[in-house]
Amino acid sequence: MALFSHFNKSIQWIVFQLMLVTVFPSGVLPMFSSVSRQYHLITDQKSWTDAQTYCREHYADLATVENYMDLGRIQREAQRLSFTSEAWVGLYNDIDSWRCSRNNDPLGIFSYWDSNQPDNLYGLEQCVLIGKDGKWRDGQCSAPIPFICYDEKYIDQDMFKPYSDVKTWTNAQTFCRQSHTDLACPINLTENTFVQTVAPYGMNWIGFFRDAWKWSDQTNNSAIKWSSGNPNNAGGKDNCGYVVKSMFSSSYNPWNFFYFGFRGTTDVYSGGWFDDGDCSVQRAFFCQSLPTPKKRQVMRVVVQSDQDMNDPTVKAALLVKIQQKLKEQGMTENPTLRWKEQSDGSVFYKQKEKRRENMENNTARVCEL
Ligand SMILES: *[C@@H]1O[C@H](CO)[C@@H](O)[C@H](O)[C@H]1NC(C)=O
Ligand SMILES: *[C@@H]1O[C@H](CO)[C@@H](O)[C@H](O)[C@H]1NC(C)=O
Ligand SMILES: *[C@@H]1O[C@H](CO)[C@@H](O)[C@H](O)[C@H]1NC(C)=O
Ligand SMILES: [Ca+2]
Ligand SMILES: [Ca+2]
Repeated sequence: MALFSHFNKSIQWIVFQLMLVTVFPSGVLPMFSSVSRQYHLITDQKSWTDAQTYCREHYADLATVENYMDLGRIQREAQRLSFTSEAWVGLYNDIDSWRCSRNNDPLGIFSYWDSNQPDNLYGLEQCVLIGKDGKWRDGQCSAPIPFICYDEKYIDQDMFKPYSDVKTWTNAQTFCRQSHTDLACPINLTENTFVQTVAPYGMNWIGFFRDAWKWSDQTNNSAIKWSSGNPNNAGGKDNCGYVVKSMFSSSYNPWNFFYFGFRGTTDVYSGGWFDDGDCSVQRAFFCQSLPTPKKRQVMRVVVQSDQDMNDPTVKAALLVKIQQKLKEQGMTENPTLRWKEQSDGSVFYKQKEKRRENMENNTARVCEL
């Protein structure tokens, strides 16, 4: 810009203020309990994992759909693309999260699963049983079953205390923590054999358990609105969640949504939302992006020029130039720039002669545009 690269004898000092509105990249977003997610339906079919990779590359993550506001937005996005099929969202069953009740230590290199176990039968099994044969199986934590505690005051086989009265896994854990140290977690074959030896019955709770369904973006367990009877692991390895197509076949009425969905009192769409499916199946999918909080920053700039800086054309041209400069300097966010007007409507004012030096000293950076 000739304006700024030429410094002639009749230089004026002009000060103006520039309002710089910049935004954070999504990676540093603070988490909000209530966010307005924006959904993006990708109709290219992908496995759940590939869909997750795609969403994390192009948006923020696979979609989390928690409430009726989310439902309305996801229905609207489907309607925009006339989509009426099934699509992955960010739901997954965390089947590899086995860990020990005591200290939450993850399952180490030693495990002693029976063949075809863990199988998460009917999608309900998140706690570990040991059999009289010493083999492990996953079972429903809510089932009342005998259990084996661990007591750190003893050694060898005496560390493991069997109880033949039946309790749910959680009640057994509470009991073992009160009466001994915790539930038993055999960590090598020797210990496993000790536990096997003391095991009173065919099946007994031990201390291993795992998490179940989670959102890809780590949204904390809100109540997941499964469709009736789901998740049921009907296919035997259904560890990923998708939105059912009936969600899109009912016609979306934004007016109804405003009245009922917003208040959350009446289901706009009354069916279930999700089903569990085999993660390797290719489906369309919903990505989400999150709103970016704006950060406003005011920049004070001194310009050397002999032109009328309050000329709208000059002001606009300078704004474009500054935007380019910020990009060159590596600003990846796309900031919105605008002038901050003085009360008289002008942006620039001519610097008084006597303040010139002062101003010169205070200008931290000289930037040639
Ligand atoms: C099994 O683990 C216990 C506890 O860490 C240890 O004392 C024992 O030596 C281990 N036994 C074998 C055979 O690794
Ligand atoms: C989820 O909940 C835990 C415990 O309540 C909390 O520490 C964590 O920050 C929460 N995570 C998110 C993403 O809200
Ligand atoms: C500006 O800086 C120069 C050199 O450091 C110094 O001599 C001069 O006194 C400063 N002027 C003001 C007004 O501070
Ligand atoms: Ca099982
Ligand atoms: Ca199912």
